[in-house]
Amino acid sequence: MNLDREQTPSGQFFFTKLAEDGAARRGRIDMPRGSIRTPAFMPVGTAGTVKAMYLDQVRDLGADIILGNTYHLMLRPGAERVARLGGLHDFARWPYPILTDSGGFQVMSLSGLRKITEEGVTFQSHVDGTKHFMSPERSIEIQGLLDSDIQMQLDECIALPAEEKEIGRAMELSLRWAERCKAAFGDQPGKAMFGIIQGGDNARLRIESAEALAALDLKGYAIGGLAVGEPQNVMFDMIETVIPSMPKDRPRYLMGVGTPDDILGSVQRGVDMFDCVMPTRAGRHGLAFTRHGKINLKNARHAEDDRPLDEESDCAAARDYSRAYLHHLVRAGEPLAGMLLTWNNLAYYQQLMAGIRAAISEARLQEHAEKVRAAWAKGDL
Ligand code: PRF
Repeated sequence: MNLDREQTPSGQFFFTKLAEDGAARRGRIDMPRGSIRTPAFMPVGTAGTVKAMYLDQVRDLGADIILGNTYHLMLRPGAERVARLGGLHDFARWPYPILTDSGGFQVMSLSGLRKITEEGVTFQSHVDGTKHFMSPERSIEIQGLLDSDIQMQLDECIALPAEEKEIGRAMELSLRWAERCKAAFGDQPGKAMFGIIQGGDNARLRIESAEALAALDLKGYAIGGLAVGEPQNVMFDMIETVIPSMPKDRPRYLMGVGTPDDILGSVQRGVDMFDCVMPTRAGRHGLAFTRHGKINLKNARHAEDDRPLDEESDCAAARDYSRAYLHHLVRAGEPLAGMLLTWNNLAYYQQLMAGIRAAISEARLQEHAEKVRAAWAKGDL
């Protein structure tokens, strides 16, 4: 596989724009642990593992960076323990860049009883029910103990629909937490701390959040609080609303997104980085992503189909196993089902990003996006 990696070793975090096509950008982030080709998809490695994958495999598929979660790792095995064991890269055997989410979002979606105050968030562990407190400073401290390369500010993400007042309160709290995270992070030239724009589906609040964060002069900016229950057109509207207020020379990261169609539409609006559990989680639930659309391997119509998922793929999982065999593995609840389908899906996502990057370089993203979408419009194969 030609991975087209142009590594530029650098002691500093540095973002270079290499090509533009409309609002879309192709670029490269250089950092001490490696370079990240953008637009980039970051496989989710919540607990220091991309579920059902060897990290060597993840790397071979073209991932330049993976995501880890402060929330999960602080609860188990504990950030101090990971630090004593040499940091997350050494612990998990992934020597390349790691981005860690700050924990705020996971606290809201996973933990039991939780309480947000100006100081931080108190919550109950989903693992053993114990009580924990996380402030913006503690989130950055944990991300430092993990030795994360790109650290996210602690924020409050609320589900939509929500009242304007509530959206505004969470956005303003997130802004104050951004300042505290920036102070806690300090000056670390080879690493980065990203701010997170909040503001729900309210254009005025979104712009206010983006402008205030831009004034903090951070190394990168995320758009949070989207893909939380709103329709896709609202998400795209909010992206279009904030992009003009986001610094052009910094990477832009849309958190927790999304489907191939979401990614295409967001890249076309100027987003550079993505993460999502979709390819990995769907794989463990019997769903395969292919160039021709989605395939639900649970479906009985695949029981005697001896075609592979995609005979032209250079991923062995897509090319070398029949749909009938994959159907059998899924029905039998075999671990290999999740392994092969996750492998296939991450290969698909990395190929999607490689195709997008090539199309931007050649100024044909629009045409490329239409082709990819047309294949998807066919629905479940
Ligand atoms: N904030 C953080 N992590 C996130 C989100 C957010 O708003 C989202 C929203 N899609 C996913 N992950 N910190």
